[in-house]
Amino acid sequence: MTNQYTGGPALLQERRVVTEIPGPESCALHARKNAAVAQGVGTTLPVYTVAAGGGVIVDVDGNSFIDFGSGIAVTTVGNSAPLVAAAVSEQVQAFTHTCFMITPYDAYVRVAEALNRITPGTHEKRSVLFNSGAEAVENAVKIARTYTKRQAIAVFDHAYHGRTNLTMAMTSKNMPYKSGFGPFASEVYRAPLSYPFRDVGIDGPAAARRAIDVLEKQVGAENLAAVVIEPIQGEGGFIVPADGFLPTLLEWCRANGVVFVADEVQTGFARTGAMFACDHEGVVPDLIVTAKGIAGGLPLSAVTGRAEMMDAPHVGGLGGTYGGNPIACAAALAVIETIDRDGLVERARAIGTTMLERLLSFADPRIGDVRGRGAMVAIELVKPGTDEPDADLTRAVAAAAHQQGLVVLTCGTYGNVLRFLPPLSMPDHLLAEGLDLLEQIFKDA
Ligand code: PLZ
Repeated sequence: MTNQYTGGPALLQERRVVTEIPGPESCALHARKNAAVAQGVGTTLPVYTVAAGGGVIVDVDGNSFIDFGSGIAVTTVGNSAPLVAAAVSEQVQAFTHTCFMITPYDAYVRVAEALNRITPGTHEKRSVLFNSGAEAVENAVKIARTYTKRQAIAVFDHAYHGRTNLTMAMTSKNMPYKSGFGPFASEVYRAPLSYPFRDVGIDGPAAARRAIDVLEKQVGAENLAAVVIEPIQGEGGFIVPADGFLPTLLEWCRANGVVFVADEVQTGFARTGAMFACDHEGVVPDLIVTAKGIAGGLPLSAVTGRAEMMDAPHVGGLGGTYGGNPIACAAALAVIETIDRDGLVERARAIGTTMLERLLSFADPRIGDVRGRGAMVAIELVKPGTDEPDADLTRAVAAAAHQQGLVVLTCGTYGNVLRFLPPLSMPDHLLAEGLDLLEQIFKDA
């Protein structure tokens, strides 16, 4: 075994709790954080990382956590994955930045070619690269507006699209994302989602018609540039829409000249047991937005879509200083190679099967719903026998997991969803141990 603080997959693959959580070194760092960093930046679990890889995160006190979060669905191929680390090291020696808009480079073009190839649909495509998910979502809106010469944008209940001004308007939840930060961008309209657990008796096509009715009556298809939707909602609660919801919506968009934009920032890159979540229902979006898992932790995002739409903005209309940074591009190419080489789409599916089976076997009346696809799984916690959200229990379970060395995240409009996003480099024994811990925590709670 190599040095356990070098990160990457050589890291000892074990859960190890050797101090109080957070430990003394983390507490000291956290005091400095509180004195130096704006309090608006919260922390879920204030243990300070020194290394991460495979299925663990190691903190400064020597604790080793099982990682069921992947830094919010980013380190899908694992932290410091070998091909990523090698590609980044090589690129950083060659050059770090020129700005693609000044003197371009091959890695950007190769990432665009790869995205055009692996995203849903065989039509002619173009891609453009940015830094964050929110920035890419904003650019998808710019592209849809120039292409359609329309202004209105439709989004959904529970949606999350980012924290910039336009994407705050597109995001549904007030606290903590929007409160006090208005005024927000105009021409953003919200339609009802398909939320099977809370929409009993309404199938996917019916839920889509309910949304379409709102858009037709309140906006008018002729004014609508784009429908922007997460094929599985992330921050909103890992909500998998009922079968037929996305295809019905897509069909209506096609019939009405509305650009269908899939926000796959959280669901993309093998996470859900398909390269993209749209693939599960054969949905071919006009534009697809990617980020997070695309580059193994380096900041990169993209919009990919139909050539005629992508080419609608004038020359010079899209860009940014860092968009498609060469180091991030090198990482992205290594991520795509790793997914392919290691069969990570299948690995995500296998992880999903294991997680869903185990979580269902808890048979706990406080777990109202177990849902997800691939390695994007969640449980929604309720007061037994009702659909009343139990955010307190959710917080308590997450806190207990953290204390015992398991990183889990919460989400959901009502704060009552525990979500699990293990890196696909998670070894089976740690996946099983994390699930055992959760089962015990529910027994004790
Ligand atoms: N679209 C679907 O999930 C980011 C946000 C965490 P950025 N989700 C995690 C937080 O509290 O800020 C996200 C997403 C979907 C867009 C975004 C935005 O991506 O890279 O955070 O800008």
